[in-house]
Amino acid sequence: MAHRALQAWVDEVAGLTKPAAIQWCDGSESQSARINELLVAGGEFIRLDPAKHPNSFLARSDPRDVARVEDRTFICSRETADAGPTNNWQAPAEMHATLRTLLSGSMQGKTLYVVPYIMGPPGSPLSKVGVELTDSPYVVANLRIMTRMGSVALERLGDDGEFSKGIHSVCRLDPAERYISHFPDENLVISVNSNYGGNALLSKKCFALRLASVLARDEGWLAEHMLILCLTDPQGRKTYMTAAFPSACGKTNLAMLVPPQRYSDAGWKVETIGDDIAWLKFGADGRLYAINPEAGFFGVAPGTSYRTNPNAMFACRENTIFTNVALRSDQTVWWEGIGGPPPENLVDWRGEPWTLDSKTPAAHPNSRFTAPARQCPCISPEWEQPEGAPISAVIFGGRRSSVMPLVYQALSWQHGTYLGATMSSERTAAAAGKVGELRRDPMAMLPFCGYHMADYWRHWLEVGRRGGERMPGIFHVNWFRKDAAGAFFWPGFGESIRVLKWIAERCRGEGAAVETPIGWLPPPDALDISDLRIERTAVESLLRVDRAEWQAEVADRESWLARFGEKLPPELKAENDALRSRLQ
Ligand code: OXD
Ligand code: MN
Repeated sequence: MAHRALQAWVDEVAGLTKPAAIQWCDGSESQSARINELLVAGGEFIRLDPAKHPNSFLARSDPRDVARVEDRTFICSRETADAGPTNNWQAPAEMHATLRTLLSGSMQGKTLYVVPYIMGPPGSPLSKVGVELTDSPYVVANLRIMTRMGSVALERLGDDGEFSKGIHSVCRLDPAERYISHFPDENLVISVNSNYGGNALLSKKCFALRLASVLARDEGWLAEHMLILCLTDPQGRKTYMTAAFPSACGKTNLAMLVPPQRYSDAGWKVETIGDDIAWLKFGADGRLYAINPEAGFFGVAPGTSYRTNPNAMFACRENTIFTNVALRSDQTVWWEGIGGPPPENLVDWRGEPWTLDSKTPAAHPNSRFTAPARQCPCISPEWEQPEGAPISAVIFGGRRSSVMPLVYQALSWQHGTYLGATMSSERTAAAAGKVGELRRDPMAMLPFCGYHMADYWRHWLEVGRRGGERMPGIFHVNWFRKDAAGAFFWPGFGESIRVLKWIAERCRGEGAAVETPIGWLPPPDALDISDLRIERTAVESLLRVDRAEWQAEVADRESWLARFGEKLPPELKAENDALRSRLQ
């Protein structure tokens, strides 16, 4: 190994964890096949029907290890003030001592896999290298799908390239000793006692968001929890957009939107560049360009069907790892919402027989598919373009049954930053907490920002000042407004292309808009609702700005922003005050 610092670090970690063997992952088909075989032989993988799901597997996790654990996730920056009020903090020396004890001898009898990987297209100046040291072959198999892994990363690293470090050990999967610890000052993550996706695939949330957000702050770019899509109109004009939504708001469905027949017949197209994370940097022309740092999708299975998201279904047909879904007797997979009634002889995600009388779901609500992005039928041919995609619109959104109109445009980048900082969503039954309760989730980064949230907003404002006129427009959408009877006004799914169309028109300086106290809204006629079975009055309700409701919203935002104390950028307080006075 030519990279001395990498070799020295591998030796140091091996000295502590005491593995029986060390294996460098080269990313080759043959090595991947051997690791999959090993997982099958050890009972960790069940091979699915090779005709219906070629080269695909089912994995079942420990029932106590099925989701990200925000209360066990730590940002160990030097000062507690650098982590801020929305992160758990522990002093780096203390956390290192705890982890050293847990890692001591933790890989005895096991293989330590060295997994070098690139986040982003291999030839892109926007990409970065990470290396994960793990004792979990399940993690290796997933990383091979989610990243560009192996020799390609070592080549990019050369003799002395910089890389982000990740150490992962399954240990005893003890929830009480579970730590997902980030050391931003060392560009290092250490994760112990979990083998679940977001806690163990350190490339994703840990590196590409938490550590990368800190690198982005220091280097003048943005690491965001955003999908990236390309909308093409009948004239062939392309508009690239990114969008951030809290979970359970249809982010994956929007990234893979299927236009309604009339739109596709007319030549409209939506193509996916990324479904979860965007890295945005300034190009030579002063515009922001986005890459998807990942190579695969780690998608939620339940609710995904040929009706709701056919592109995701095609993407996970082969070369896919399913985690915690149910197994049918023909060695294919099943989950709630896949379409049709549950089949006979189903085995649930725990490996137990499941019948209609069972009290728990057959697939875990957070069960996942890990699938290569290149298999997605609507993946953009430009998705690995080294320079990234020039972004014209940034979209924020949430699930709000009232107050928030279907779509509106921010008055400026600063105003848009304020919209992101105060964005919110109502809790669904899928998450802990009271259903319907409002949770503020700034830029959908609440669990993923690696430093003080108020400093992150300050960074957004600085980036905006640097980009000036060339910054993307910022928009806010809400597909979930309800009528008095509790029914959704907006049909959602593919029909949301009508909203994307207005956004693209606005980005080109076309598209009618009226200025309201909250921002620019389309007049009802500016939205194409022809052939939609929706009343004109419903469109008016979708676009209504109710002063009393908004005054209550402003008051709630005021107390949210106050949580950030002295560090709150004065511009954001000024935006809230300005909104209050515009509402009077
Ligand atoms: C994810 C998440 O898994 O945001 O992408 O939780
Ligand atoms: Mn996500």
